[in-house]
Amino acid sequence: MKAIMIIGFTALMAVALPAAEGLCDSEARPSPKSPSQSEVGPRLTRTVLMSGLSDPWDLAFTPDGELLFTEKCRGLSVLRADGSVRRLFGTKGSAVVAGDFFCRGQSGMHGVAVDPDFARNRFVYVYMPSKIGRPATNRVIRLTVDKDYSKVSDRRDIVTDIPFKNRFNLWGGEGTHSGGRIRFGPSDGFLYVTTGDNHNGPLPQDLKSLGGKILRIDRNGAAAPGNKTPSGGDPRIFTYGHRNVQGIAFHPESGRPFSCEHGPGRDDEVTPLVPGGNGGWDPKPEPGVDCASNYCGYISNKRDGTPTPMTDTGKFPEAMRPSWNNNGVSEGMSPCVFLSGAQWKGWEGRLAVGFLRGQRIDILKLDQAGMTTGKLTVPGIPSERMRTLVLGADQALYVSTDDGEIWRITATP
Ligand SMILES: [Ca+2]
Repeated sequence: MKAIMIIGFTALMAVALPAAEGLCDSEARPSPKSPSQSEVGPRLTRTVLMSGLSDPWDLAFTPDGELLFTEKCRGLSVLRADGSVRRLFGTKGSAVVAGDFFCRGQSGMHGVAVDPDFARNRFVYVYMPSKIGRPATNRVIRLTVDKDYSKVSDRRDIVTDIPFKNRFNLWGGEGTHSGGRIRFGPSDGFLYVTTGDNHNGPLPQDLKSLGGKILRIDRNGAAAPGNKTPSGGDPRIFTYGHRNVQGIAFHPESGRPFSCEHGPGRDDEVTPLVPGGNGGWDPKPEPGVDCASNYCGYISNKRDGTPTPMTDTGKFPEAMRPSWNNNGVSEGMSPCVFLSGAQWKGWEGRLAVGFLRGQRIDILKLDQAGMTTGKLTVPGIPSERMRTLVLGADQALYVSTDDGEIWRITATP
């Protein structure tokens, strides 16, 4: 571990909020209020825990304080509390080499999650493409970590049939739109798996396919009870009609899941999820419309030429309404996590969202229904593509960036 930089700065909301707070979809929302004393933010300190990594993707802490992290083209590693690093699972040089693992384009080893009962079963989970089958697919793989974090064993592929984009087309190369965040719900104990549409028009609304979905499963990969998948659909599907979800967060009080999803050049969306809900993304051409490779995600799927909407409430009146969208632009919103702990002061309970192209972290204020009523940008941190946000047991915010770093951002009241 290299604590190579410590920056202390004051992020007083009373100063930062008036300039930063504003609603992107202000038509249907109340006006931003002046910051009250209760909204005063914390003092923040940023520490660089690691640098020089190769496309770090996801982060997860085990109950004994070890930090698991993935690198897109290398695999799963652990940063021990004593500062040592061990490569556990992935390409050559790992304790266990996965010969079927590969990375291509956007895809590689993405999500990592720790079993809620880890202290007893030592299970961890990763999301990665595999060439075991033909064509290749994305998989969720369960591994058992030994007590010394020196190796993994007992690989079990608990989901094997998440679609992977195997062919280049006009819209992008192989491996595009693979989703890949995996998180256990803190209140229900089930594993949520976010997937992508693979630039495949019919996939998000196809209830037989796992692409463009959020799955909810148990630790063996079986459908969790209560998914309310529409009749005839794969029972592992929790919500459908998504584009390429790479952020999911759970409200600290209600446990309700929220997706954070980037749009096709417009309309990043944060969406409070409901079981069986439709996200309203449908990039397949309507009758009489022609789109290259049968995918209209970047153009129009309609005869009237209007852009394919991230939430098509005309076609799907019951679609889940986003809590927030980027009002016509996309800045590559990717990870999100709720902040909890009194040291976050006025930010406690708010949703932190990271942006790739936007290269920043925003803090969204939500009302009881999960609708966004205000936002601000975290001040004083470098502009980087923010890939992952997680909260540690110390309630600090841990960040991975596409620049190869892992940060810890601590708050002090
Ligand atoms: Ca949507």
